[in-house]
Amino acid sequence: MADRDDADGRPEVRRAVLCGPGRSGKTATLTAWAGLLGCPAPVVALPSAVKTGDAFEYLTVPAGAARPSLHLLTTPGRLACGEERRLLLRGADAVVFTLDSRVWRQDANLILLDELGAELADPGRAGGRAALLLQYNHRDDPEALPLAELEALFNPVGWPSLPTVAVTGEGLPDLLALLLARLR
Ligand SMILES: Nc1nc2c(ncn2[C@@H]2O[C@H](COP(=O)(O)OP(=O)(O)OP(=O)(O)O)[C@@H](O)[C@H]2O)c(=O)[nH]1
Ligand SMILES: [Mg+2]
Repeated sequence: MADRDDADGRPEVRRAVLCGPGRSGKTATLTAWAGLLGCPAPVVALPSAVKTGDAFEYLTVPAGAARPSLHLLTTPGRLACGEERRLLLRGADAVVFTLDSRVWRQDANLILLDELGAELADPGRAGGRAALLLQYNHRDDPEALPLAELEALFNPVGWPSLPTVAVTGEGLPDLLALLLARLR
């Protein structure tokens, strides 16, 4: 993680990036977090290098009493947007992998988590220093796999993980607290 303060003694910015397959709930999560943090809605942007036209969102959160200022970003989840994800992961202090619990999205979860793993495993690449958190989203769906099954499939390492329902906000305050604890 970067040094705590810059040359003027101001807190450094921490950067957290939400990754995960398309429609897994990254934008819904960031939008809910903006509300919890008392910020305006996230800003929608197109990466400058975009070839696909897929958008992502970012949120700048001013420093609070107990934390530095934050840049929170989503990434486009479509498979073809690997280059955009790689660029957006650059300098990440933490990555939240927003996993889709629905049974028919497990291939997409695997492909995107594999791609992220390659980034995080290589210290010379964009996300080399980032802490990883797992978000099991879409827990309200009748086709959601049991949590224990998802943990066995995706989390043998034991990364911090939490179940969420991003449209209702369930689990999102706890997930934000977990993230902020890793961005101090
Ligand atoms: N029922 C339910 N719907 C959800 C949940 N999370 C997100 N959604 C809905 O699923 C759709 C996709 O959510 P987004 O937050 O846009 O997904 P995303 O991961 O940002 O998708 P991309 O930007 O395409 O990669 C939206 O209609 C959301 O309202 C959830 O936990 N439960
Ligand atoms: Mg999105």
